[in-house]
Amino acid sequence: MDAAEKLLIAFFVLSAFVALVFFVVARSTLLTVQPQAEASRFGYAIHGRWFAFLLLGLLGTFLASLPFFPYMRTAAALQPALRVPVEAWQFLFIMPDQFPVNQRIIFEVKTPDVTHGFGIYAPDGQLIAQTQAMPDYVNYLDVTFQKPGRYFVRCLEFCGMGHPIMQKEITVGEAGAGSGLPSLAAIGSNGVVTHE
Ligand SMILES: [Cu+2]
Repeated sequence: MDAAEKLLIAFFVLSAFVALVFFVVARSTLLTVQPQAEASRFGYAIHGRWFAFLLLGLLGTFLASLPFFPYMRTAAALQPALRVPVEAWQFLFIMPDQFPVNQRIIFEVKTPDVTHGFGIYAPDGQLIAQTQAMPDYVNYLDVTFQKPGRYFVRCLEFCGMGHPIMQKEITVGEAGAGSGLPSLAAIGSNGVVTHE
């Protein structure tokens, strides 16, 4: 069964259900009319219980779903970060070209001339993160490279004649001695990797 057939069946089931609800409501109007006092007494009797039921139900659902909220993951992601300054110029990026894998990196993106884009493309060509480089402003981009390989940084904002060639190749690999990649131990207490 393809997606269109599944959709059609879902539509028919839902339509049948809606029609049934209409039918039940229409039938209920055929009952003998109750006096107002009796109807209100019955209504007030269920309305307190209905409130308690909803309150407990919502509270229970909230507590049960709490572990699935992303807050815990966000807290776990707040590991120490490398802070890496990036300067976007017409028409190049001044920044280191080697980065460690599985390491939280905060790019501090700025520009001395015009607005540029700062987009990071994974080896498979997917855009994984992006922000703008804006004059008189620093944009922070929090990135953790998940796999090693050749990445590209590209400008995503038309910034002049050289815009189409404005890109930089960066390498993501394992950090550590001899790899040429900065490691947390190697970058000092201020957490800043500066380019040469
Ligand atoms: Cu550009």
